[in-house]
Amino acid sequence: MRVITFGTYDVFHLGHLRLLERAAALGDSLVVGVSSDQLNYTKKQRYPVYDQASRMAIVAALRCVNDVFLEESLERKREYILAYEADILVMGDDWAGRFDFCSDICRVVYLPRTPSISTTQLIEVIRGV
Ligand code: C2G
Repeated sequence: MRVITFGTYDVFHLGHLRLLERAAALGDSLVVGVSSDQLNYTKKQRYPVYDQASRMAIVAALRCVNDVFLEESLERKREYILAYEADILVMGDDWAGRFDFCSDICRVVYLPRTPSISTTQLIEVIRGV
């Protein structure tokens, strides 16, 4: 079974790692779509702290990850799932229900987020807020 998941993974933290480890455990291999800098700007009106090449390099180096690619549009989920022949789409439950439209081509699973950690919160701590 091949698992696919998507995310920005900016200022990589334990919540990201736990999500990827749990996603990988659902199948035999894990492919990760790392959101592009431009996609993030469109979504959040700011660029990530780490650029896409750095974020992809970090995620690609993880033991639980087999392959990474650049996710350039949220709307292309189906295309990516088919291209990578994924059997299971995994997302954190902050996205619950949002990708159910893919459930005709793969299983869609939403995993609980790790509590009390987020990139936004880390940026605030670093800023000294
Ligand atoms: N995550 C988690 N626990 C946290 C923080 C994040 O389980 N405390 C999970 C998210 O639910 C997501 C993954 O880690 O599944 C990556 O999180 P983000 O980098 O915040 O991803 P996001 O910006 O939501 O991008 O196509 C979808 C988007 O690209 C997802």
